[in-house]
Amino acid sequence: MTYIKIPKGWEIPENRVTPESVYINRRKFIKDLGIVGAGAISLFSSTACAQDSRLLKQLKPFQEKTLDADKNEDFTVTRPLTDEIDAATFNNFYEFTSSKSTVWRRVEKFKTRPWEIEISGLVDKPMTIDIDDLIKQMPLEERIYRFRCVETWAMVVPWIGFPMKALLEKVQPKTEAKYVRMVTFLDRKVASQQNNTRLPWPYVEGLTLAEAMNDLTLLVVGIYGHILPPQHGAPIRLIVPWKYGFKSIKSIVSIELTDKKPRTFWNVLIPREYGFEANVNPNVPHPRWSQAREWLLPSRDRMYPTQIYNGYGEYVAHLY
Ligand SMILES: Nc1nc2c(c(=O)[nH]1)N[C@H]1C(S)=C(S)[C@@H](COP(=O)(O)O)O[C@H]1N2
Ligand SMILES: [Mo]
Repeated sequence: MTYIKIPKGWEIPENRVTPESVYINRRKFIKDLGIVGAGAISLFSSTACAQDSRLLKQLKPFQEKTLDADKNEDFTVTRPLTDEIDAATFNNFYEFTSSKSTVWRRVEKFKTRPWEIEISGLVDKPMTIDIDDLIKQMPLEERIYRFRCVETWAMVVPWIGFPMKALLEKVQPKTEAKYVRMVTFLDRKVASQQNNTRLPWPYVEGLTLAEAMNDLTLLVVGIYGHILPPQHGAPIRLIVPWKYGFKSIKSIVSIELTDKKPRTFWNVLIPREYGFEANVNPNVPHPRWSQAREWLLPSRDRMYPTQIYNGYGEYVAHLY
């Protein structure tokens, strides 16, 4: 998504290689901050980290709100899990900035509670509900999914959420409902890029009803064992792991059942490059780059072949 000029500094230095599957690797984080040196040992205590790092300080209130969720063992992967810090410092959230490595700094004033979400349109039982009330009602589970951005970066993270199907069953779609349209918040005071009127705000995404009802389709409220921090699209976002990342809309305020195919943010902006379906496919290049390979955060050295449907064909191939 290079429609918006991306500053050169966004690329991650090659020395940021993830050693292992741990949620937080404080030691590496300190190294990344460039504060390793004579006094480094003392900095490894968590108190010093909190003082010295804006990121850990920012993440802390979210990490403290742990979520109880059973791990769904059907969804594990062989690739190494991405470090929480790497996932939290490399984001796409165009409402705030087009510079991936600075999203986390720009979301500090973004208040993700209290928050209401409306489910409406062609349903028998429309509802508007506070996010924490919704979380209490839904069957939370943890799933480790591969995630693939259309720009070729990829990650492996443990999401916590519930199948979108469980929510749709509550509101009972009418038979005429064919699509699900989802909308992100609109607040120009908080999200500075929403003042850019060349972009079709608010961010909108959509799925067919069959895609929305698929077992893989998750409404996500947590990550790495705790509630979502703002850069990942708190307090509730979609995850559709067989589609390119832009389909996985963040910070949802509205879910509407409709009989019309929704006009989506990227498709309105650049229809030739970003379709409605957007399934991960190594054989269909983006008009400006190949989709044959992908690299795992945080290093461009870690290249993997792209898999059709991002490896989730057994769940979704029958839909197409
Ligand atoms: N509202 C909104 N949702 C969004 C985006 C965005 O800019 N705004 N970016 C999308 C893209 S392009 C990607 S790759 C993922 C990134 O999710 P992450 O930052 O949690 O990794 O969010 C998607 N959802
Ligand atoms: Mo993306």
